[in-house]
Amino acid sequence: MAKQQGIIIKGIGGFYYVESADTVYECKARGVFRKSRITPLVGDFVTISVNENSENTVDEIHSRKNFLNRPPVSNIDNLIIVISTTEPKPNFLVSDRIIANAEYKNIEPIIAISKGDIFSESAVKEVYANSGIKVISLSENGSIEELSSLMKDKTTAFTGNSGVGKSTLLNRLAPELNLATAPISQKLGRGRHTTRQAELFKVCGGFVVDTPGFSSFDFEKNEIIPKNELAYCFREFREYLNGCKFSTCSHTGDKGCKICEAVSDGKISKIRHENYISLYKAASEINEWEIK
Ligand SMILES: Nc1nc2c(ncn2[C@@H]2O[C@H](COP(=O)(O)OP(=O)(O)OP(=O)(O)O)[C@@H](O)[C@H]2O)c(=O)[nH]1
Ligand SMILES: [Mg+2]
Ligand SMILES: [Zn+2]
Repeated sequence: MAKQQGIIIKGIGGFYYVESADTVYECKARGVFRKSRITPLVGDFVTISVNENSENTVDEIHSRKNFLNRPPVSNIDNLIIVISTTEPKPNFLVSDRIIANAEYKNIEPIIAISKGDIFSESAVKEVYANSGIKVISLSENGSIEELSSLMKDKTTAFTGNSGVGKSTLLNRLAPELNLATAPISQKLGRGRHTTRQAELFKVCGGFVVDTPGFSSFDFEKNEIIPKNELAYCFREFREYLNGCKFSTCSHTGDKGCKICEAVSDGKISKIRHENYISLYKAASEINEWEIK
């Protein structure tokens, strides 16, 4: 039996695939993780035991820099949120929830707009123009090179609705991956979950994780950001936060709120602010102790 260090690149049906010194080992997680309710995640740095005659095991998960429940990945630097102009249409409440969660976990959110060749990108661009978040139009020249340079030496995960074109984009960034992609269903107007599980690849001088898209994105209690920390997760709000009349301002319509004023003045997107209010309300309906 030999102990080795590696990184989890994929998990399927209770098996974890761990890359260590250019070899991929199929491993089972030790029972201790199940007992302590820790699920190994793609992106985890782990110690494994490689056994000649029996199963290899994941023995230890090294401490995580951060992790996400959806997509289930760890140790992420960048989260690329792919938003398609159409088929599927953008859902800004969903994208703002994902972005806020990334900010909360110290992950850099980046927006990539797909399908600009078939429908106008202006609605998406408008929402994020003053957000302080990098927005990359995939239909523009140089976009692939720009994205690729942001991924160098980093771990980047891709997320977005099923069918937005995450795998298509990854194939453009790294054609050797040759990931499966599929047209969205004409009848349902949504993707078919072509990508089935999160998988980590070494490309663009870093690691990338392709993930299955979602078709609905329900609130999970452990994904709710405490309401008093939420405003910081909308980065364009930060410069106004100390200016509100009341230090207890919820920024949802309170008297003398500088954020509401910035929305009226067109300095902050109305849609972003409405989504902030929705997330704030959801966080208000939950007890602090329920938030992990
Ligand atoms: N016209 C156009 N089609 C695109 C673009 N990006 C992706 N598509 C198409 O959209 C469909 C879905 O793309 P995928 O890459 O499979 O989408 P995905 O986000 O990986 O989907 P899941 O794996 O199900 O989460 C495919 O038919 C792609 O060819 C784009 O920028 N323009
Ligand atoms: Mg895919
Ligand atoms: Zn305020």
